[in-house]
Amino acid sequence: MKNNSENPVNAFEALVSNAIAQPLVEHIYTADPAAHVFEGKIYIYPSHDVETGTPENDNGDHFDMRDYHILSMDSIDGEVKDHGNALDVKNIPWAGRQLWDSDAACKDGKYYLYFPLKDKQDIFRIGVAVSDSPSGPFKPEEKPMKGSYSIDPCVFQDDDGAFYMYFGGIWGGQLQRWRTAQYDANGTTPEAHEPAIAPRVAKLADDMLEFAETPKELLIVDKAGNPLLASDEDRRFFEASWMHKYKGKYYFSYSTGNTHYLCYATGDNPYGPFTYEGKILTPVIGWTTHHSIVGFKDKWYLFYHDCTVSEGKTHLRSLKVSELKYNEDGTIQLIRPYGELSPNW
Ligand code: FUB
Repeated sequence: MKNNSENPVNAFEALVSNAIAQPLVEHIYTADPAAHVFEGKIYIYPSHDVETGTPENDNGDHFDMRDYHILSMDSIDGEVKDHGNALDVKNIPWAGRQLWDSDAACKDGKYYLYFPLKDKQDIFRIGVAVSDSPSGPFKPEEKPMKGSYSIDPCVFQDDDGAFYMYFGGIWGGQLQRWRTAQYDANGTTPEAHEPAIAPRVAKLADDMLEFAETPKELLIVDKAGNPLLASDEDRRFFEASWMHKYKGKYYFSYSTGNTHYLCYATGDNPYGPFTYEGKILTPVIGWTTHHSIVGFKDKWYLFYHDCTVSEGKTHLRSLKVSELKYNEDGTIQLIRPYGELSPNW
């Protein structure tokens, strides 16, 4: 990433002092927030970042997380409660390594935590764990969900009660290994002129523990209806799927990864196609960018993370929240996390 000043230390301090939001907690590192309103409160399902000494590489091995802590808040400015260890990699029977971005859903009084984890063959799969409480503890199923792969599950409940999972992430998230029905350990991303790799969507079964269908590709197109290309790195999908609905429209949002934006595309149904609309958040301090969008008490909020507390260590992140505003026409107003100093690299 480029610095926005000659002196990187001064640039960092200037960004931190101009930040529009402060970290939600500092006693642990937290990232990849999935926020939901359950039982009248905001529950946040974050990744729990830790320093394990695993060397950094392009596969993201240094994101070596081993458990989940769930946070809750009665009000957006209120105290943030840490509910402690809700699920530990030690208790997941099929575990290899790396608990990445999770999400949660509630059906018929039971809570379901969906999480990506590498299996014993080092292939990312998606697992489910169940609890009677939104804060856990969660009991994992014996095996990952059948037919699951890659990372960053987001579970969305539509107005008719059906649940859909959106997932996938390229590079370290391994989605490029699943470009055909057959797993290819040497799978690569498309050529620049080819359509970008698409995120996946699948309806969940009634028991919430499996897919009800084979995951499908979620097409993201430009205003002319053409699929975004692999070379279009400021707009194409990388990871961090999120789905929400606003005034009857479906909003699919995601990270562009190596260009560090959060973007969104809108559609008329849960399967798309989705038309690219614009950016939600300019780059944060750190490499990754990840989010959720939730409505609470007549306002909308963007939960995200940055690396201000760890002074730029990409795998040690901290959660933040800022109000998200819509324009009259339903477009989302761009958020600049460090005000006018926010970089646009
Ligand atoms: O936290 C590990 C990975 O970093 C997540 O799965 C990605 O979305 C990125 O935030």
